[in-house]
Amino acid sequence: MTQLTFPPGFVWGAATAAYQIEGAWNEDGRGESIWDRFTHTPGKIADGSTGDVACDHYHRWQEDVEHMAALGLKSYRFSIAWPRILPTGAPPINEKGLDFYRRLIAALNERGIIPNVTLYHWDLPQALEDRGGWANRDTALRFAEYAALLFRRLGADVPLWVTHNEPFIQTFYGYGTGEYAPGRRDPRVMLSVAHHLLLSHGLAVQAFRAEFPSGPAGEAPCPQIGIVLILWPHHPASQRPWDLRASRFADGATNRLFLEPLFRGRYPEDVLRHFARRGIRPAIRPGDLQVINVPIDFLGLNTYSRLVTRFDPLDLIGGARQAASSGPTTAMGWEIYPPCIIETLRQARAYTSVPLYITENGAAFDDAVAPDGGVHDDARVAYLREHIAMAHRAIQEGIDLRGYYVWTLLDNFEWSHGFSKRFGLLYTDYASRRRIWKRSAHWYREVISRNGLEV
Ligand code: IFM
Repeated sequence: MTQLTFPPGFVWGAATAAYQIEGAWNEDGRGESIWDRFTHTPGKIADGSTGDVACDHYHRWQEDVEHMAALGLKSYRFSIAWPRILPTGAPPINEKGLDFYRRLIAALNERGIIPNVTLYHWDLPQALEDRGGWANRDTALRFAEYAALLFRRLGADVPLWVTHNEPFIQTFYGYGTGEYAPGRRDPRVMLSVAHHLLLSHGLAVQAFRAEFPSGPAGEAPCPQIGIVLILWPHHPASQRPWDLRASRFADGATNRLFLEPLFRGRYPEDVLRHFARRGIRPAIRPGDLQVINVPIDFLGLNTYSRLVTRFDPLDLIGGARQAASSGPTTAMGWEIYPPCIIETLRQARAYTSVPLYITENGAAFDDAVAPDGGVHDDARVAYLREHIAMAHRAIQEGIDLRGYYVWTLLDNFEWSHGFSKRFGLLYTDYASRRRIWKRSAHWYREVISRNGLEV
């Protein structure tokens, strides 16, 4: 057995998102979001469920904070529901919604748990979708207004702010394939959606700097702001030129489409060309790319697996198809591939020298409560151990990795899969909403308390 020790101050965390856990979808003045509309439409969610109650975190947040403290979390990453703050996407403010997050942030700070707050984890106010959603440039301006308001009202109590979670997923699944809310199947708007999400990020960072001008040179600014991308390492299914090309395109559409404008101030030419041939063009205005390319303080990376791509002449948009995995998979069907951590970090490092965080990593398995009352999720423990070991290797390689967040704190609403996929450290009994610590939660508590693990 070898002991892997992490640098002092390494941030051990767990992550969630508002719609996946909060419930209380129409309480205390919260407006309707695109996920409310989507889940209330029959046939959209595999098990027919909704996030109306979810984990009931809105009412049980104090209990959940106690679980975080018992785990020894150094940080908790969660998102704010835009329609709780601005029910129609624009002022007036719903003070009750703001109070909910103010209380949560205060409770975390009292326990020494760093709040890491995401402004947008896909729950757009439905009123804005009715005016075109992210395909409409105006939504980016509304987002900047919403962000500025939160920086003003909650900003100083939150050390880590994130503008967007995984703009790729919102773009492709929300507006391209329609598998996620708002459920639009309109590939023609996809690149404009991506562009408006990125533009809104840049505008929000500008608003943040106006609220919190940087400290003296050399001093880390506090609070800090960044963005979270999901990055997949891409591997071709073979060395044949068409598979290599398809894999390069898949990397372009998922990873480089976001990394390049954020850190190099331009879109990847090959991806733009590919889409332009199919009549798909982003609506870019002069000056937009400078706004998107604004400096940030850190980059968050979500990584779960890799994608192995094969050329597919029948796929008219991408010309690419994911090859079936040969190795073991999680309950999502995702290959268990621990090097995803280090490959993702290396790709990010090629673009930027800002500190990096793994803001999500974890696995769904078919967990069940055993007759002894425990949840013995040894497969998740093995998954986490192997992936965290890769994070350690990345640090040894010189990558400036500051923290690691497990997805997710507790089993929750897994989007189009409903409640059928369990990713949590805590098991959620959906009948009673009781939380039960899985074996992985006990194991993770040990990792945190030792600031490392044995492999
Ligand atoms: O549940 C999601 C989360 O909302 C965003 N990243 C991936 C997770 C697992 O699918």
